[in-house]
Amino acid sequence: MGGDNPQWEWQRTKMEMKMQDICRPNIHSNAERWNSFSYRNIALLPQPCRRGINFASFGFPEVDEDITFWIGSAQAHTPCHYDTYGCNIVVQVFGRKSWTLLPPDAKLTSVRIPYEESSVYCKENFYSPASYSQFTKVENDVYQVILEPGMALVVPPRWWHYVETLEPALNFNTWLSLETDVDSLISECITKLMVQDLCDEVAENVKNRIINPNEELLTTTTSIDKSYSILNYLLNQKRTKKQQRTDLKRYSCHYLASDAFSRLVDECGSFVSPVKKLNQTDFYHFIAGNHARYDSSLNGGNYSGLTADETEQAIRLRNLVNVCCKPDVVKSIETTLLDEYSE
Ligand SMILES: O=C(O)CCC(=O)C(=O)O
Ligand SMILES: [Fe+2]
Repeated sequence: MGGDNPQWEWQRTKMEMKMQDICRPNIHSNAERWNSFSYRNIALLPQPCRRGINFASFGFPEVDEDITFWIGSAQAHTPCHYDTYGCNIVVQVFGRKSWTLLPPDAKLTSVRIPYEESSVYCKENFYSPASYSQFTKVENDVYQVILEPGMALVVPPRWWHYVETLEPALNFNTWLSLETDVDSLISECITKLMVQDLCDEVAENVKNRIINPNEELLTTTTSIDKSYSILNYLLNQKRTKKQQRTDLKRYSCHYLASDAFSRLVDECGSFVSPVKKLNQTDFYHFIAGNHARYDSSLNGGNYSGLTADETEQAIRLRNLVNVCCKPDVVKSIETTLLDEYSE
């Protein structure tokens, strides 16, 4: 069950449990709960479990460490967002997971709160929507696929995705580095500096509602100075059109032309297929089904436990960060810095 806002990460409870219990969330209680142990690097897995995990069969033999795993019980989900870096390859190993995808220009409302470097969330709640009205602007832009064991999904850069586990499931993924990530580094750096400055001297319990739990904000003057030097370095490189010196292999980012894609599907149709677009009626039924989880008594959870003053401060801060850190606002700050502030 959920209220009208997406279930953000700070609302989760951290607990220690055996791997076998992660997938049986209600075994010790009747409470409705889902568990997830996700978005973690495979280095956390015991060595024998890591054997054979790499992306060589996809043509990327160099990818054998930068791999993330996701384990969850039914209903474990990640609110709709896009990743600011890379092109994602997802491999489903166990159980099924539903992926709902929308193109980068879909009319969703981007928010930077909760703040997490590399993820831009949207305000619309796919898990327990209060109503369908928030989705009318995107109802013709929705793609959906259910990943089953043995399937892989390529998520194109900056596509929005809402992902929900349908039954106990395990998958791995990697984000291939792209040449365009260098631009994202600049905008993510500007965003981080603004969030840091706006959150400076804000009490910890208010900050917890703004910053994602796994995100470390720089707080000391020296670390903030360091971020400014990184930003200046990146801006200067862009001004002088210098290539970033890096050991990292970056791939160019091109969509296949539609005839090349058709040829690929013709030739490899038994194992390659495009993700299907949902028709409006099916999308409506998907949202209506998820609406059954909506519980208005859970509304307002974003500020529960805060005093009236703290709530007001958190709302003000959230609105300010969301406005200042809109991707197009950040882009325009970057352009201004490049044009008017070169040394
Ligand atoms: O599996 C999930 O819950 C989210 C996955 C995701 O966001 C990603 O792979 O980029
Ligand atoms: Fe993602």
